[in-house]
Amino acid sequence: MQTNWVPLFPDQASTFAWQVDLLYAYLIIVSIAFTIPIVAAIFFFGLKYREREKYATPEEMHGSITLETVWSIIPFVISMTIFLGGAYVYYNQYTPPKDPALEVYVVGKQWMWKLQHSTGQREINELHVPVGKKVKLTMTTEDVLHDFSVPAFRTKADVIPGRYTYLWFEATKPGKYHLYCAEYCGLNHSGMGGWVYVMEQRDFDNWLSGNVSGQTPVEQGRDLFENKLGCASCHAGGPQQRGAKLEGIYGKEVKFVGGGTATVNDEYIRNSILNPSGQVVEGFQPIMPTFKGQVTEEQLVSLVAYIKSLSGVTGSASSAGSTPTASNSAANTTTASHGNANTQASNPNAPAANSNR
Ligand code: HEC
Ligand SMILES: [Cu+2]
Repeated sequence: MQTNWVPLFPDQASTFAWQVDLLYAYLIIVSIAFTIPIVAAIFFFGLKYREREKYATPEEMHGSITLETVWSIIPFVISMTIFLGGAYVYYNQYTPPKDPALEVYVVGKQWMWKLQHSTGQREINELHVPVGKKVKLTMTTEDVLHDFSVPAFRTKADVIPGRYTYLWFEATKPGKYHLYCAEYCGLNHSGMGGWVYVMEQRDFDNWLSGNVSGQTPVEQGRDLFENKLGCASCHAGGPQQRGAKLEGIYGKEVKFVGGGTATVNDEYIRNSILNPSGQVVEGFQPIMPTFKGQVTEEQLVSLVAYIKSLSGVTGSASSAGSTPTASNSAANTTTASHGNANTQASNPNAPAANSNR
């Protein structure tokens, strides 16, 4: 529906686009189909039943079963089609695929998007992806709320301090599409945008190989873990290990001292690093220091990627799509309550602590 002079609709460039547009068109049609007869009826009855003689007594009306049935059933069917259509589109969009072809980590900050491919390439305000492949984004922010939005893909998601949110899409048409921040985030919010470049696989491979990849997030995470942050001094494995075992924990359930459980997912790992005493794993002492304020969101993303890799998870089999259990949501609450503290800890003007920028 892209015309030359009024770009009412952006390009349709993802597998979601037609679904969202169809649902939208349906809502418009239903609204028009009700508005026109109702307005017409107002005028028609206004004329037909206007006051002709003073204080006339109107004729009494008695109920009509047929009429009442019809005006209950038709709106019921219409609202159910809206609900089912909406639920289908929503579910499809917000359940990330288990086997994405490409994974990208996104950190928003005032006022830019920092992206990193799981193969290590970094981008700022630009995202290169291959056409016809499922791409999954794992997103968080260093400061305030942002919202990652690509209108041509008909998809967007809030990026929230202190937790991970996920977005996925499959682009259907090579091209260059606008990327926006769709949540007011301060002075230069309107400038916090960029472009998504959708390329043929061959061009994408060229692009990838033409860019210095540096360390992958997993390698960065290992480096932080073993050298820079000294996690390995407690978590190195072996009999003298003082920290909990990190191999193979991803997706498993952990028990805490004093009761309670959680399923190990990205959020849980992040939480364990920032707020270790909040949930102490059964059988251990609360000796792990907090790393709050010492690691950036980008470093956290790498640490999470590394710890996931210890379970043989290459970042893809995320728990995002899994239904939250009671214990899981308890873990999320903890994260949320520490999100603000974390926001203050990070300074948007501080240079990124990653060496390979
Ligand atoms: C002083 C020793 C020590 C250091 C240093 C340390 N940890 Fe821990 N860690 C522990 C202990 C003990 C536990 C188990 C008790 C708890 O949950 O607090 C633990 C638990 C964890 C867990 C949760 C494991 C589970 O099974 O649920 C993760 C994840 C973790 N640590 C990651 C890290 C990372 C990443 C670092 C470095 C940034 C680090 N730790 C540094 C001692 C340490
Ligand atoms: Cu923003």
